[in-house]
Amino acid sequence: MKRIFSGVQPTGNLHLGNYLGAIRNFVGLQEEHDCIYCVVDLHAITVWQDPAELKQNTREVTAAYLAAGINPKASIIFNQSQVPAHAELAWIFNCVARLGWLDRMTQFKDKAGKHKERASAGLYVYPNLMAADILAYQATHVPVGEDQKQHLELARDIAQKFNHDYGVEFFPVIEPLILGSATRVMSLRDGTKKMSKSDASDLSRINMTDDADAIARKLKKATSDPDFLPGPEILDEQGALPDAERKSRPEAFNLMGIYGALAQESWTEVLTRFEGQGFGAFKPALAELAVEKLRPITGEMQRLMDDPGYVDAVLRDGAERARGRSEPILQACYDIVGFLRP
Ligand code: AQP
Repeated sequence: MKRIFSGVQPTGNLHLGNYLGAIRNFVGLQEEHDCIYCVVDLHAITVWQDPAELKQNTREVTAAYLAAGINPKASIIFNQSQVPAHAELAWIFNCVARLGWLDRMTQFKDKAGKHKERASAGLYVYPNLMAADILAYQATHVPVGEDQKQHLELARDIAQKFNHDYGVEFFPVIEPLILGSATRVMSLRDGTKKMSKSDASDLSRINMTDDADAIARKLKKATSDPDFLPGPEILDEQGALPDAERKSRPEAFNLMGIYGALAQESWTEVLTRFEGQGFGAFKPALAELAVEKLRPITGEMQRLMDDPGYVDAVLRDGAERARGRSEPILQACYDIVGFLRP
C-alpha cells in the first residue's frame, strides 16, 4: 500500500483540467492506497484572495472531491490551514532549499510575470510548502497534472538534501503519478495554453459548476479549424499521438483528447470514430458526452454546496486525522534538526 498525497488550490473556477488531470485520478487510487487529499488554502493566498470567496472556494473544492467520488471515511480530506505541520515543516524546508533551485521554477516566472519584485515572497517559496505538504505525511506518491512535475522534482531534491545534511534516511523519495490521458488539458480558446483557473476568459475553460447550456455554448465557441478529423494512421506504433501532429493542430487535438479522456477511449478509438468528420459534427458529440459525464458531478456538488454544515464537518474530521498523522513526523523531524523539546 502506497501513501498518496495531493491537493488542489481553492482559487475559484475549478475546471475540467483539474478534474481530468487530478481529481478523477484521486478517486481510483483510494481503493488500494492510503490517500490524503488536501484543499491547499495556504497555497491559495500566495496571490490575493478575497476572504469570503476563499471560504466559499474551499467548500467548493471539498464538494468537488466528494462529488467526484472520494470517500471521506476511506481517505482523509481536509484544508491545509487546519493542520499546522504544513507551515511548520515548510519553514525548515525554506532553510534547506537553495535560491538557485527556486529561481528555475517556471510556474513562479509565469505567475509573477514581468514584475517579479511585486510578487509575494510566498509565491516564490510555494514549492517548499508543497514539499512540506507531502513530506509531513512521509507520502511517496503524488497524483498531479503534468504542470506540477517540476515542483515535485524540487520536493524530491529537498527531501534528499535534508537526509544528506542531517545524515538520516528520514524523508522518502517522492514519485509523481501522472495518470490518464488528460495530463495537460489546454485552453478552449488557445490550444497552446494550459486550461487554467486564472485565465481571464471564462470561455477558455469548462468550469465544474457550469450547467449543460454553458458547457454546450463553450464547446461550440471553442477554437477549432476547418479541416476534417484524421484517422488512426497518424498515430505512432504505440497508438500515441506524435508531438508533431499535436503541434500542427493544437486546438483540434485538445478537443479530441478531451473526448477520449471523458469517454475513457484510446486515441485509436476516438480517431476511428470521427475519421473524416468536421467540427460541425464533432463538437455537438463532445458537448453531449461532456454534459453526460459532468452532470452527475456538478449536480452533487451543488447539493453539497447547499449543505455547508456537512462539508465543514468533513474538513474538521479530516483535519483531526491529518494532525494525528503529521504531528509525530514533525516532532521526529524537529529532533533531527536539533530543536530542544524539554
Ligand atoms: N489544464 C490542466 N490539465 C491537467 N491537469 C491540470 N491541473 C491544473 N490545470 C490542469 C492539475 O490540477 C491540480 C490542481 O491544480 P491547482 O489548483 O493546485 O494549481 P494549478 O496547477 O496552478 O491550477 P490552475 O487551474 O492552472 O490554476 P492557476 O490558473 O491558478 O494556475 C494539479 O494536480 C494540477 O497539475
